[in-house]
Amino acid sequence: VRVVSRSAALLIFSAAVAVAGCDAGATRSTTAATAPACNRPPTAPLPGSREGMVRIPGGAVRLGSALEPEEAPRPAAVGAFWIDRTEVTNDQFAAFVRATGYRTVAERDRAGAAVFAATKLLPTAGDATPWWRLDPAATWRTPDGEGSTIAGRGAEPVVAVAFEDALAYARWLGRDLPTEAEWERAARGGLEGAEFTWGDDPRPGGRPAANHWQGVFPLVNTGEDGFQGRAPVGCFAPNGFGLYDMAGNVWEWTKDAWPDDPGSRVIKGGSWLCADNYCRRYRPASRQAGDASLGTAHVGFRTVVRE
Ligand SMILES: [Ca+2]
Repeated sequence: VRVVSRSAALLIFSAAVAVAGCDAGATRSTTAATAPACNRPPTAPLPGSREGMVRIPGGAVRLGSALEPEEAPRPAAVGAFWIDRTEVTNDQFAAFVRATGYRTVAERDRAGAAVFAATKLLPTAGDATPWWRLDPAATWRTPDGEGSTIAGRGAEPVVAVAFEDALAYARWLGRDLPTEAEWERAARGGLEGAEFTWGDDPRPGGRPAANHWQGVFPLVNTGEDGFQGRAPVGCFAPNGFGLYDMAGNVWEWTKDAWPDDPGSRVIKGGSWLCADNYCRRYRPASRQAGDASLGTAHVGFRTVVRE
């Protein structure tokens, strides 16, 4: 999802407050009975360590699908590599910041980040994504903007990080960010050609298998999967390689530039905002352009080490 200019964003913000009167933020569903049990989050990483990572065998990969024009099938090959079992968490990113004093792009000169605001505004010809606004107060510590916090949310994926922030974290650990081919190879979990990371049934067992949006986006968020926003990492069943949240929760940065747009990088996996009526991008073949210089409330990352 591309974000509009800052002045336009402020106008949208004003309108959004007038209409909705609140920021949806990322709150856990009140229907706690439906929330799945979550696995223990990963521990703070150590530079040079492969703790919390899974080895992915190398080989030929068939990327993409026939479902959307931008994800047309294409062959690729990857070498063996290791990848984080989960998205990088707030607690893990905090350990990096404590050790290095790193300041993210959003924190420099109050650049801010893009936050999601559930409103009743529908797309118009002039603005395809009226539910996003740029908040100068939004950072990885306040990922949903002014007044939000990550207190008590250490196990949720870090967001509001620009591409270079994600790369800085990876480099600190002696790692890298995945290429799109590596990411998709890992996400498929050995199920080559399947629509989803778990197979072809969109609702195995009659339930959502990932943290995506149930209901009519952006008006109704039923939280059937147990979450209204970001979930702690590892709350849904892992894929065939033992990797969590390769579908949904938050989009993830890859190293690959978006075709013909060197200012953007390919993001993968979809997020809690992906609804069947709107984007349905919680599939391994899905890809989207992410403005590399901008953090948003629905894009995080995980790291790799190549053999
Ligand atoms: Ca994800």
